[in-house]
Amino acid sequence: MPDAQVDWWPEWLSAGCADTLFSTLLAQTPWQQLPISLFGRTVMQPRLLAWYGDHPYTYSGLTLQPLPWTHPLRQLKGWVEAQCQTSFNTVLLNRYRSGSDYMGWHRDDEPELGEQPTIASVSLGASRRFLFRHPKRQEKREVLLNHGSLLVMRGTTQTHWQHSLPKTQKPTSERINLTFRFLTPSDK
Ligand SMILES: O=C(O)CCC(=O)C(=O)O
Ligand SMILES: [Mn+2]
Repeated sequence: MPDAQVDWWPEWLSAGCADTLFSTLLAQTPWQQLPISLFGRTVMQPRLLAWYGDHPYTYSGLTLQPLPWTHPLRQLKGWVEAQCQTSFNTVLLNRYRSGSDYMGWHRDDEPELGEQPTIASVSLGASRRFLFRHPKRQEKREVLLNHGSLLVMRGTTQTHWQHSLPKTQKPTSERINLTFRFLTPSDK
């Protein structure tokens, strides 16, 4: 991909480890559905989420207080850090209950992430299409994020490319995605 640094490991976790993590996180996470304001209207987000780590997270005018690290999440963070040679202090969990849950086009560009953030994304459960688009070059890329895969975006990826997880009409079971991030709290 031009103007980007993206790495992908389709079989990053062993099948057994991915299965255990998926069922543990599905059952033990205090999932929340949060409102988001879109074009002046408040609607519920089309997915569930949970936020863990060392700092609150502000987006779309909402501040999420972090949950304390659990054993499985801390262990996974260690493996992701070893793979990426980067440290992370937070993880955002998204749960897509079916093919109707999705995430629209965006960049991971919250100010607390700083310039050129490294974002490490672990996928569990149903495979879903993950799309990239480069508005200036009018280019697109696509990757099927499967159970146990790791996708890492670094460097100028967020500056030049947007990404999304589109809806699908195909019957689709649950998926959990975890994005590990390093946040520097703003001193507001
Ligand atoms: O679910 C995914 O794979 C993408 C999640 C994402 O882009 C985000 O949390 O910012
Ligand atoms: Mn994102």
